[in-house]
Amino acid sequence: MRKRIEKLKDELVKRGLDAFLAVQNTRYLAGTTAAKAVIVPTEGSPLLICSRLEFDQAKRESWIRDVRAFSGWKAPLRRGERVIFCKPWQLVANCMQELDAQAVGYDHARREFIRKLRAAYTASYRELPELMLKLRKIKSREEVSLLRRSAKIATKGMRCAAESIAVGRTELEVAAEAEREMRMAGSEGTSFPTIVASGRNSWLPHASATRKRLRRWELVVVDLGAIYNGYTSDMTRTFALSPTKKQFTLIGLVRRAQKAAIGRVRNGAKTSDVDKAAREIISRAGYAKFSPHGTGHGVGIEVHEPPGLAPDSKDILCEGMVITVEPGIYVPRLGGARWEDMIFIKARGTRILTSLEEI
Ligand SMILES: [Mn+2]
Repeated sequence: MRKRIEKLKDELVKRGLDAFLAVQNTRYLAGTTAAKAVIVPTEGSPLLICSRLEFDQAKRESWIRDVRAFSGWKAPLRRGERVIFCKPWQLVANCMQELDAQAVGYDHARREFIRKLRAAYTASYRELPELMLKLRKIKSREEVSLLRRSAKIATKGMRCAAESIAVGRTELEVAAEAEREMRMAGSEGTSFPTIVASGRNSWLPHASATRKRLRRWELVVVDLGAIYNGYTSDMTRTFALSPTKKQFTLIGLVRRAQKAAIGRVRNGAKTSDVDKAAREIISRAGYAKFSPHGTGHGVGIEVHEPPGLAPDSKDILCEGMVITVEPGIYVPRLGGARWEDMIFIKARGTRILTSLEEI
């Protein structure tokens, strides 16, 4: 985590900034969910800003020693509690003043917050959301091991979903079984509401799970993810209940498209080429118009983060990235199919994190 701070500081120097105010990337920088903000000065140690009720947690969990808490109202304090009675932006303003920061970058904050901050302490504030995302694209060894654990939990959830799928069960029941399995395996939660989309729901790429019962001749798309130590996972499989030949072919097609795309994933490859590999196979089979989304995305503390893998993507894949490859085809009345795995890009070669055996 100290390394992240060092990398961030390099970026600040490059951009002529005196400090960075992280409001969205607090866990990434501080290692706790208790921080409301983290201030990283170009010179010196970072500061953690939290509310009074998060003070103990921040102290316990974060590696940052300088923890400053705010409370909107005056109240008696316990011994050893360091709280400043003010609004959060006033505390941030005080810190900026202390640091004598003239040029401040921030990841993302409500406009109202920045307006109040500016009124409390005059400086040039620049919104730079891409700065942190750029750092987050490349994962450290520690992050990769957390993502691997998260992916392993998702794989367990998927295996459980596969076993739960049966004619007569509801989508929600299957989702609940899979989520329970992931919880028991150590997941903090799901990285998004679990998708179990059957029959007419399967051709809606972002359908969630409903009380609809599974029936024969339906495709069932299951898309799920776990969270482990703040790191998300993302995995999709498509199941079939006595499929028709056409439905069976559709599943085979997304799998072939995924395989072709994964074949292009390597250090130095263009993200658009990976997308193209999948899209070509889908187009050749005549399904181009049924494949409306990109072929994948980066995964980390957020389930969707850069780089994106789409026809218009400009990114180059690099060693240390973790991405998904997930072509999908959605044909009204026939069914939807999507196949998704998480892939870690090494200096040479790749490693599939979600599953080694076939599900
Ligand atoms: Mn995904």
